[in-house]
Amino acid sequence: TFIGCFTTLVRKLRGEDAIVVEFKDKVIEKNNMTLRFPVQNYINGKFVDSESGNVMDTIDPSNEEVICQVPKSTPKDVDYAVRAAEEAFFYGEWGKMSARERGRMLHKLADIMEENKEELATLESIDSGAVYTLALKTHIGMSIQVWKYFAGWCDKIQGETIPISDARPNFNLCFTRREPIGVVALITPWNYPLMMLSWKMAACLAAGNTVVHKPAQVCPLTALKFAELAARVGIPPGVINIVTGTGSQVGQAMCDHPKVRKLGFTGSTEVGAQIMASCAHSNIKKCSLELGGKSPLIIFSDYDLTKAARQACDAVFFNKGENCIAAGRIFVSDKIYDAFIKKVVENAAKMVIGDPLDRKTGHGPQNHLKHLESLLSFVDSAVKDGAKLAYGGKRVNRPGLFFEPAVLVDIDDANYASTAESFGPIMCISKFNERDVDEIIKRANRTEYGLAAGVLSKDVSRALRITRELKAGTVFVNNYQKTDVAAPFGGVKQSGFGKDLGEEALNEYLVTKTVVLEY
Ligand code: TAP
Repeated sequence: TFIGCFTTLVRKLRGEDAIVVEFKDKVIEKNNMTLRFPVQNYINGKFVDSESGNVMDTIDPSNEEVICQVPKSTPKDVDYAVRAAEEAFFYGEWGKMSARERGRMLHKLADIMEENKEELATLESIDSGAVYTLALKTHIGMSIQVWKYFAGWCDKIQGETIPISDARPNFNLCFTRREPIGVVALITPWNYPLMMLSWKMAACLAAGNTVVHKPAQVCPLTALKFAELAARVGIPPGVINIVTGTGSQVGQAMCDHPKVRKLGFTGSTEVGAQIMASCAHSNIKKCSLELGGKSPLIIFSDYDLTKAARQACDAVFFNKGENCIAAGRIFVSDKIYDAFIKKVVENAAKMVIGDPLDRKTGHGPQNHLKHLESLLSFVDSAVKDGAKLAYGGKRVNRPGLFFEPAVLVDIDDANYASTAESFGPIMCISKFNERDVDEIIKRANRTEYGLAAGVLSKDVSRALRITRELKAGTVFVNNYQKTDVAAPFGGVKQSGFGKDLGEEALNEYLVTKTVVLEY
């Protein structure tokens, strides 16, 4: 691998004028392909270094080696980006473009992502530790779908006519327009880097806004590659700006900036609370917060045991447990408790841990060192509180940030593991008496989070009754984590507010203007 200097890419895209995109690049040979991506911020249609010249390392968690360096940006860089986004919103081509043309641009963006999906998935895999096949299908696959989905919405965003009282003898015509808000800042976490960007940015741009985005400092690479693709399809300058750096510097400056009118955030509840306060104090900017979770999954004895064990493992270990809707607490009927534990332990033991680019691997390295350390300490705290470790829970003795999936059992409601979010592959199992449905509803709701929940039972009436009572943004019945780009997604309680995905996500990025005309 080597860091090249200024590389010029000249592409003739589908017969359109050649678009020249220049950037300082990093080139790597990996996964039987050449990866080439920018290592600079993307501001006002140009790849640029931070004004400070400072950089930070990004690490490959499978071997803890430095992949490359990206800008460690400053509040000044954020200010350049916000000003570019504001110029593009008020005076640029983007605001003048018809909604249909905007949709066409977003479709082109989805198409170029599709053409580059293997490179994007490889990049995601080496930067975040996601298993390549999963990165291809979910991290990148769902990102492409979400761009296609929202591209289709662009020319379907419309207001209403409303029958208000007339001003007799004259008449009134009252109608609403649904307009973009302006400059939107987006801050995302490291678990699904490109997908978290896409969930928010696709709806934001479909609504006609311009955007400044900060990816997580530990996984910035697919956001920068995405910026290159956006430039290559001719998204006008200033519409998409990507600024890499830390939350405390770059993220905070975005929250505080007086010209940012909306902030979309996905991350922890703790940082979400800070962000909400900053949005209020700076300029009452609108915000939406997709925060942490401790989602209960309730398993009844009438459900097929093998299927239940498999689904529970998927619900907890998917993407190494670095999944906001991971089932944080598994409630298992006392009638099947021991048999269920035996099966999940067998399943966990069969998981192939290793190089995420190896097609045989099912479980890659955890995202970064601090996170791996927090998982080890989570297991310790749970055991100190009386939980039993039935399987795993240790760092794997090999280079890289590998952690054995863990199964903790006999977790009572006072245990640390019954309320804290691990955000990792740690299954926390508790027993319940299935003859007392009210009690299990109460226990499942005994958390400050409310992102998702699940019920596995053949008795659909009982499952639906529980579904009504569970305080969660999404409830899965007889499946777990079937998210879809068309279905709204978001939490309640301290899991935040606002929706990603589906038509509802557009509301986060639109304002309604009421027009009253007397005639
Ligand atoms: P956080 O530590 O909250 O970080 C999220 C983002 O916020 C990062 O880009 C971070 O920057 C930035 N940030 C940190 N401090 C900031 C500040 N003062 N002002 C503005 N931005 C700031 O979360 P994480 O560790 O990346 O992600 C894990 C959490 O995200 C978990 O709780 C998980 O449940 C949640 N999550 C929720 C969802 C949904 S949809 N509800 C989806 C995925 C993840 P740095 O890069 O410098 O840290």
